[in-house]
Amino acid sequence: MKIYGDRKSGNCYKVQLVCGFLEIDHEWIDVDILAGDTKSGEFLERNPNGKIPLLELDQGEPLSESNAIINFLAGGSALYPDESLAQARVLQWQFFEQYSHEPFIAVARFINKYLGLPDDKAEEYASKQVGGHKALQVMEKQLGRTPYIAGESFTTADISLYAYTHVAHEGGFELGVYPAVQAWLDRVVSLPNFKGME
Ligand SMILES: N[C@@H](CCC(=O)N[C@@H](CS)C(=O)NCC(=O)O)C(=O)O
Repeated sequence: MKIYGDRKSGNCYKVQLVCGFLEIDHEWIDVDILAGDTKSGEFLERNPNGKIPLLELDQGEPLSESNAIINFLAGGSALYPDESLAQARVLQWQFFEQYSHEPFIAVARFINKYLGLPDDKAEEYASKQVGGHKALQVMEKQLGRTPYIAGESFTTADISLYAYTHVAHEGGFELGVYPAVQAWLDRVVSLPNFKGME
């Protein structure tokens, strides 16, 4: 299988993490977001939404959306439970990640780290801080109760949230006030087959 991705992207890093944890063989194809590769005609043929990560199965069949990709790759393993309530809890946190976490923390990081916090983005950047801290407070509460975000075991929900939380400081979010989140980040790093973001 082929994975189209940009190593700067936390959404793509989720896929790299799952491939690492589960030792999944794949071909990685570098796509440069900042150079506009996701908007080329060739890429839009593969994903009309013009976004990475994109998984292409051996028969050429594409699958987009990071959380759909990682759940597909982790299907049948302990990372993605079969039991319906446990699976719904994983999805609950992945929907939270996409709606209440990534749009704030990942976007603030992008504006700061990759755009260099230009003046015309200062207001947007400041507005992202409020939503980002709200998401971190929700995580802090949950991780004060359970070792992993969806309960007692490590799942793809942790991978979804780890991807941008561990680089949240690059978007201006200091994690010192979130001790349970910090302890969880350390727990994830210590798991066998963990690979850092390149
Ligand atoms: N909901 C999507 C978001 C994907 C996304 O926003 N990808 C960014 C990189 S992190 C991208 O491809 N940006 C390029 C663009 O929008 O042109 C997912 O989780 O996969």
